[in-house]
Amino acid sequence: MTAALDTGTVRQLARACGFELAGVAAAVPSTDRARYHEWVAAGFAGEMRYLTDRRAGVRDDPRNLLASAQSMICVGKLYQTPWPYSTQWNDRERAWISRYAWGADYHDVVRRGLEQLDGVLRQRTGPGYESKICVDTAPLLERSYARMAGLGWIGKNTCLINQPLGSWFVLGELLVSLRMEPGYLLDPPPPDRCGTCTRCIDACPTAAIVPGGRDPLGRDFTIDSRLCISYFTIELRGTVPEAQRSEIGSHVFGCDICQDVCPWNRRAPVTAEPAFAPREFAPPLERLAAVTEPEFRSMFHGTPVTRARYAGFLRNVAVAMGNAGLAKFREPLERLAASQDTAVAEHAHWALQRLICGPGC
Ligand code: B12
Ligand code: SF4
Ligand code: SF4
Repeated sequence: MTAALDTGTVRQLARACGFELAGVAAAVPSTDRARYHEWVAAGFAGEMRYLTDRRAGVRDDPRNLLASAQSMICVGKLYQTPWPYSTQWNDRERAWISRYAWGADYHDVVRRGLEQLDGVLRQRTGPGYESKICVDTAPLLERSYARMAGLGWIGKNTCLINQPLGSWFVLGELLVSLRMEPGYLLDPPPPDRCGTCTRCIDACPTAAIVPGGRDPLGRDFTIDSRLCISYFTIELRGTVPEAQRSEIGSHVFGCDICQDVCPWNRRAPVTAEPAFAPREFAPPLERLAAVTEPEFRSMFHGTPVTRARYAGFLRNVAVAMGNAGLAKFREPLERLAASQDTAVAEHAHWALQRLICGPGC
């Protein structure tokens, strides 16, 4: 037998474990699951096989992850720091790494907080308590459940946005065998507050925010990953399509533009989590182009950047150098063009070509 817990208490406990946002959703299939399968069927997942293989079906029901799950505690952790937005930044000599990847890897930080919360709940509820921690990588429709748990609405940029806190937060979940009153039984999920705004759609350099197709009035949007800079620079292995390379600008890992321009982030609060403080803000491209593989590993150890892998990162640095068009990048690009890795070499050749004949070629 397990003792009952209410959502308000869980929210307080989650706050004590470092989560600014918390709520409870029922651990049942999400009504959004059809959208997910349509998104995959439309090819929007690109080459991210973890979204399209057998794990696509696992997403249909959280009980595929924990058979005894009755509730899902959804948490959000702020990572915003007091540094400029990419849209306020214009230094062609430096690399833009997206905001969430400046400090410690959020997977580790959120997991630690959820382990703490899990421990407290276990103590309070006694035998029979079962749980599972999920942070990003589990086949779970995180934004759908977080919306149902009352954490925010899904904006046209597809990010979950909270009215006072903006969208600079990451999500995590604790699936539990406890029965609790879900957030949306107490309050309905927050209403959509995008209104007629289209700033994110207008600002996206690669037009990756496309109509979702579900809403007859065309208010519904989704991301075509095959056009998204975040996908190119983090997830895609091998070749970045030439047609999009010039739009990538100085991004070497991820992209923040559709959140930078969002009015709900204008007064977004800064995180109290020291682990998210930047190790180095906008490192010089020239230095990044010269890092060896062991240096790359130690420079970005414990941050999300390692996900790009060494070759992918150098490929991204080459593209950013080509977009900068600075003559001083010729020598480092010539070194990258001699790389054993064919993708790094090819992107460096492309970049060298741009130094010679300008961005239009
Ligand atoms: C694959 C993935 C990506 C892909 C695809 C992005 C995408 N929009 O799907 C790429 C690599 C491009 C990506 C980029 C980024 N990602 Co990402 N990503 C994921 C991942 C692993 C799966 C997302 C997914 O299932 N996509 C498929 C689509 C169909 O799902 P969806 O957009 O979430 O939509 C579902 C619901 O939200 C709902 N829905 C969508 N729109 C609407 C509208 C209405 C009106 C309603 C009712 C419902 C609804 O239906 C959909 C089906 O369930 C999640 C973690 C997870 N396990 O969920 C993180 C996640 C979404 N990413 C995250 C982050 C931080 C980012 C980046 C900001 C990183 C960066 N700086 O580069 C960018 C943001 C780009 C963007 N605008 O989305 C966070 C988002 C936090 C937040 N506040 O929203 C997540 C939740 C990771 C985490 N644990 O914190 N990501
Ligand atoms: S992350 Fe960048 S490329 Fe992707 S949708 Fe947002 S603005 Fe467009
Ligand atoms: S920029 Fe505007 S349309 Fe886009 S998510 Fe923010 S409020 Fe919504």
